[in-house]
Amino acid sequence: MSQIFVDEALTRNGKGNALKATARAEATTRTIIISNRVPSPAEKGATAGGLAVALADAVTPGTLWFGWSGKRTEHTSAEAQVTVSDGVTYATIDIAEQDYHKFYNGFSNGALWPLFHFRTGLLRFNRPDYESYRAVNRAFAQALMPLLKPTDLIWIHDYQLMTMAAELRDLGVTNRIGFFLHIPFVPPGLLQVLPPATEIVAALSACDVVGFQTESDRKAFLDCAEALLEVKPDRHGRYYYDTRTVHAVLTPIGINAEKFAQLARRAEVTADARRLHESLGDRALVLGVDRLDYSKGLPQRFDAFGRLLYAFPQHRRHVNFLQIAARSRQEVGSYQTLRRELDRRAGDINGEFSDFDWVPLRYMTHAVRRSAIAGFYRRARIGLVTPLRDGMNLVAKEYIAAQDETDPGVLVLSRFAGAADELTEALIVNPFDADEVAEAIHLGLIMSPEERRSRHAALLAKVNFTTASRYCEQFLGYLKDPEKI
Ligand code: GDG
Repeated sequence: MSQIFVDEALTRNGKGNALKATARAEATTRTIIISNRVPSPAEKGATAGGLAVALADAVTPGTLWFGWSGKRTEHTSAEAQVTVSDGVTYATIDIAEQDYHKFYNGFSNGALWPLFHFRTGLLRFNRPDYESYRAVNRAFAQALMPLLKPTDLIWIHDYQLMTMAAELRDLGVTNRIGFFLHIPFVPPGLLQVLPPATEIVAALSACDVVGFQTESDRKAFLDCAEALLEVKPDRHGRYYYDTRTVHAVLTPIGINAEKFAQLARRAEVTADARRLHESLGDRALVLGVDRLDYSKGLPQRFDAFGRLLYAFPQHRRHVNFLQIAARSRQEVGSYQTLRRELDRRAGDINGEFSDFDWVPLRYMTHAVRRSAIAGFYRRARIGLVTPLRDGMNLVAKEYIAAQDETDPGVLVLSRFAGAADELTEALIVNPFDADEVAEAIHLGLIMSPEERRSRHAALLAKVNFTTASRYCEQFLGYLKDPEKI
């Protein structure tokens, strides 16, 4: 997670406002946000990740943010280390080196991540990894206990912590607990590939509210509950399990669009943006921004760009594709393989189409500052967002927010990103079809300014509506008040 994002959250209100808000918050219910990784207020540096961006709006003064410190030690800590910064309390634990590998690289990113992104071929399951996952979820629950007040609302985030609510219930916690899954959920036929499928769905059913990015994820979860727990969900997505009613809700995530638009406007005049601009000259920019992850469809995207140059030679020398693919999870084998694969394909395309004064594809694997990214989006004629599967994809929303409304670019968006449910005025493509993606890029490059403006206006209205703060309000609203559902 990037401190850049967190700083934005922490400093949003300024110190005076933060103190007033803390006082107000103490009189009301406190929200506890729990995520795998919690950045310390002092942490610096820019790494990529959607969850950190989204949570920046939930972590308001008065909130307690609980999770892993990022430190790997000899033993997993029994007690959390607590620091307070600008009204936000940060409580973190360290994780034992051995657990980290099994819980994080093993079960979370070696089994759950590929399965939930429909990549069963990449799934690696073994029992010690799963046992370690359970143990780390238990350690999180145990370390949270001393900090917990009876009226706290507990909001757990993402696939690394799917069994934590069950551990809290075992420890006697009766607070309302919510869980939000940032990545897709899978139908029963796929979930059952995972040996502890039933245990996972049962553990999630220890929550009062379980939230999803899209209606199809919510439905897939309810289908799994019905198939594996033999419950009967009603038409509102409620079912009774063990001793409680569980509500499956749809609360799609968004961005702080206004703030991002402002960042993009300012970024236009920065040195980074100028350097990019000068390096492009009059050429159109096709831009991709992703974590280096096989769910993002990068090899297929490179192929599609190659198809564009092959099938539409009029764009040769007039277009540049820049792919920012910030390295992530480099200890997991499938991520190392992906990197080698991209190096090869980038070399192939540039080898085939480059000229002595033009290299079509620029590909970099280190993270770029958030402000620079905002400026790059604004300069890009095409925002290329083509994951093979994605919970939401915030890059699609950031790209729309960053555009100049009088001369906006075109979003080419995979139908398999959660964002495609909402952003229907984008050019929607099947990322597995390189020719279709190439045609969409071509259409975007030749699209009239009127059509670009009208598509963009419709998309911007949506991005401005389903913001990060709306997402937080919606989820916490459900968590506070079951009658809302
Ligand atoms: C998960 C789900 C869901 C990217 N490169 C750099 C950089 N980024 C930023 C982007 C964006 C974020 O990282 C990526 O967010 P996404 O939503 O696209 O993807 P995931 O990280 O996979 O997030 C996803 C999300 O959670 C939220 O629920 O939408 O479906 O997979 O904000 O701008 N930021 C910086 N440098 C980079 O090089 N600073």
